[in-house]
Amino acid sequence: MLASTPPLFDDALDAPIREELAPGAGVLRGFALGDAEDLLAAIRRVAARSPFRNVITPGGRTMSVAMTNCGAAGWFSDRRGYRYTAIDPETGRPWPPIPALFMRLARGAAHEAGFRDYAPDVCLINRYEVGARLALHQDRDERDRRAPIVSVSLGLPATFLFGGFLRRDPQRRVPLAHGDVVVWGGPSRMRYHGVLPVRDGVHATTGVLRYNLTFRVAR
Ligand code: MD3
Ligand code: FE
Repeated sequence: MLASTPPLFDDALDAPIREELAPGAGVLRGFALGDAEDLLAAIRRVAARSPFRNVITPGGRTMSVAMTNCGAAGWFSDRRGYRYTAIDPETGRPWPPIPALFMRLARGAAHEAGFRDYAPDVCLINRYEVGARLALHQDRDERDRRAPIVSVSLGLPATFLFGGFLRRDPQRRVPLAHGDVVVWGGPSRMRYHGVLPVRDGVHATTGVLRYNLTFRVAR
């Protein structure tokens, strides 16, 4: 009698971790799960030096997402405009360095998605309370728009809007959960995107918060 054929792969263990959204854009489900607790501890250390703040847009609105940065530069906004600064305008001191774990994770994810030698110089840390959202926008403040952006989701889940190259283009809704990492590169780099208001909930490790780390080559 023939032995039963062993399964070619075990769904839970060997399922493809890379989900292609569009050319150059891929989700690595759960890629940061093993590092989540250490990432959150590192976020706390960064925020102890450069606290989270709700910046003002050039139009005069206070953003619902609170932000801080680490790296050689940080993203900042006030009435004068959006820009990267070497000094945290709130503290008058340089942004804290990117923690080694952040760097390993970002490089590992970029490599997994096919981008070699990824060397981000900026990590923007977004913190969402329930109801916080990010309106549809393009990331266009970076000098090098060929380098991918790596984003890491922690805590409460969110629905990411993934649009096209024009603001009015239709958007796909991509659910992003704790530990998911997305690499946005190649032709997808300049797509419009946003985050729907975070829904009410409690996460085991972050409580009522969602964090997103966004790595970029800015300068
Ligand atoms: C898709 N943050 O800070 S980064 C941002 O969840 C931002 O906080 C999102 O968008 C967040 O600017 C997620 C994901 C991202 C970044 C750049 C992209 C997605 C992108 C560029 C093109 C397409
Ligand atoms: Fe963005």
